[in-house]
Amino acid sequence: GAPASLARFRGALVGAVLGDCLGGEFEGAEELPMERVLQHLNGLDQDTRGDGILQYSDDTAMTRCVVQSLLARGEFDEQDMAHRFAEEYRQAPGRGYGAGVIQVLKKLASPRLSDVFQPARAQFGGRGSFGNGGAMRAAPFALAFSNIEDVKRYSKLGAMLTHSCSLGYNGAVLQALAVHFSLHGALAVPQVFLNRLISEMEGVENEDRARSDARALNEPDFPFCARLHRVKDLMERSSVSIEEVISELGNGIAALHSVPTAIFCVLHCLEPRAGLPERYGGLERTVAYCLALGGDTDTIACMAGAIAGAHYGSDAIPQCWQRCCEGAEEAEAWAEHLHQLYHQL
Ligand code: 8NA
Ligand code: MG
Ligand code: MG
Repeated sequence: GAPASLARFRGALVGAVLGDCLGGEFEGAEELPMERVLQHLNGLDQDTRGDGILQYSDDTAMTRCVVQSLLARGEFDEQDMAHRFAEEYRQAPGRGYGAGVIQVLKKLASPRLSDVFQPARAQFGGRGSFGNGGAMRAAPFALAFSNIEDVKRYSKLGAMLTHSCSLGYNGAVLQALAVHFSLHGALAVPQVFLNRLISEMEGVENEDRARSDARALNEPDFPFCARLHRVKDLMERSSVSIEEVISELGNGIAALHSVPTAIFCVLHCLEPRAGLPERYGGLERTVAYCLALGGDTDTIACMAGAIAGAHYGSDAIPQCWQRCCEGAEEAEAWAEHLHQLYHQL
């Protein structure tokens, strides 16, 4: 594939932050007309204050912890990462965390805790969380590790600090893999990109835990692969409505109902689409489209923003969007450090 340039690293991290900040406006919304989304986004062009008016949420707060831990330790260190999650939550608890994960973050703050994966295992009567909180912060693993086996291993472990259900942590693996392939130019041929994701996920989901979790939740075996096949089917249709995307793929807080959705949004917006301004580039189309789905807009746009940003690179990011989003400027600096680490590991 194409070389993993610095512009792609910047695009991935800044894209994630923008998706989170811009999507926050509509989190939980139902039946959102595209006009309202475009009004919101066009309003940013007019803003000249540039004082970070749109705040980031848990998605970016936890992504920052992942980045800072990987950079500080130069490797994956579960103790250090867990400590940073707990400390971030203690300092800024109002960033919109999921109702369940708060319990984990409080337990991770205890100095007596020896197994940092234990609090996540105790969630939801021992079943663990299937939320998308592991996936929303998975992009940095693809930006720190060049080897695909490392990307899979560490994105899984990083997610398991809060999400012990396989439908939670495998969503994080899928998101990290999508950023990994996008970074290497694989989105140039969408079908090849999807086939690679499916073939990797067939290996990832081929474990007893994934089978028993899927059955307990009335999902088919290989649930993420099944959803990726649905993405393929939707791509082959001549036209797809927002309603169809929501009913086939979902727009909710479960990783299974949001990571494949984010991937679809990126693929669907590779080309100009009716209803989206002609002046929009692919990254802008992707973010606008994610927001128009409603539901967990900040997280779906954050994940799609990382994948799309890794494809289009930072030059595709509108300055006025970047100026309006808290943490976007800083994300560029982390991207440079991760780019260095990536070429070492
Ligand atoms: P989480 O681990 O608390 O999971 C999120 C929610 O999913 C839980 O609070 C439960 O309601 C449900 N859930 C997860 N696993 C199970 C299970 N095994 N059994 C029953 N219910 C379960 O939090 P997270 O870190 O995964 O966060 C996910 C999302 O919540 C993110 O999008 C984040 O931004 C946040 N959030 C979403 C909204 C929204 O309206 N979409 C609002 C506020 C916060
Ligand atoms: Mg959020
Ligand atoms: Mg969210």
